Amino acid sequence: MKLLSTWDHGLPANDAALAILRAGGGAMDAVVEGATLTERSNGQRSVGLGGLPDRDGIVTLDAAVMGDDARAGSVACVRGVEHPVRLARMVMDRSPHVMLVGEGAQRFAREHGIEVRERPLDDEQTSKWKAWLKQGLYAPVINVENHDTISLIALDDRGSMAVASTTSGLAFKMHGRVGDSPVVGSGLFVDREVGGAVATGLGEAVLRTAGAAAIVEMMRAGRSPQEACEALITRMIERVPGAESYQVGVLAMDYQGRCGAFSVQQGFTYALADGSRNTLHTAGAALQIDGDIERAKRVKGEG
Ligand code: SD4
Repeated sequence: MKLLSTWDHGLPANDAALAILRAGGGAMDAVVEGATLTERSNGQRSVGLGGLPDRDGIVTLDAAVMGDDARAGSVACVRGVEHPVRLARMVMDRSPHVMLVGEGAQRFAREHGIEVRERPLDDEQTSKWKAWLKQGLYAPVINVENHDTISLIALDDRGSMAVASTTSGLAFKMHGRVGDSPVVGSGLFVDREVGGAVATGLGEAVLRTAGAAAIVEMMRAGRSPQEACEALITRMIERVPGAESYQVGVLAMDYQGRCGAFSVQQGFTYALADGSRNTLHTAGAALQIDGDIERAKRVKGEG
């Protein structure tokens, strides 16, 4: 068994997922459980209903799951649902569709016994939003201060792989904005002949490069998970301008349990667990210091 999860909160998420795997559960059950734990945790400001709101002061959530049987479920721009990752799984299991958004996703939740109840913003959400409103500038800051979406990859002992992602998206986004996390092929992807990949960070950059699917396809073409992660980030820096001021981190795994991790900026942490250990690591980064595109050029082979 093997698990990879984004950021520091990947450690407790991995533990929750490991408990499922040790009890004989499958990879899909494991990633959903890990993501659910993070959604429930207090103090997460970009996952779950405690996440930072959009610029209208409304918390909207995105989540998705995918298994290596090519089944997937996703919800986007959903309000008042405590565990959007469970709702995403329900879309996969109980609807003929892959993706439901907004009101339709809420209605589907109610119809399947999931409570939909919007919470007033708490003091911290309110004060951060009010502080932001003073300037109203949209300038995504990098790293863990405001990027802590949880994305997970699990490989179970039966050899099945699953991926999941859940987020409140970018703080102070435009109302209705959806990032990469619920988009199959961008924020997450898995293919039973190759392996899986997930992303975190500025969703627009991941969407514009079809991040997770691109990594999986590079692995299919013979790159290792690490090489594929580095190649995707390199391509992103090349294609999506402004890399010195955005952060994206990616993780990948193949069926031999080989793992990859890489990011645009320094500071992307991830948790890696196998049957015996669950440890935190910092991924290599294309830009070694903020704004240093020299290293990026070297990664691209131009330096
Ligand atoms: C988004 N990718 O909505 C998410 C945000 C994120 O860590 O991953 N933050 O763009």
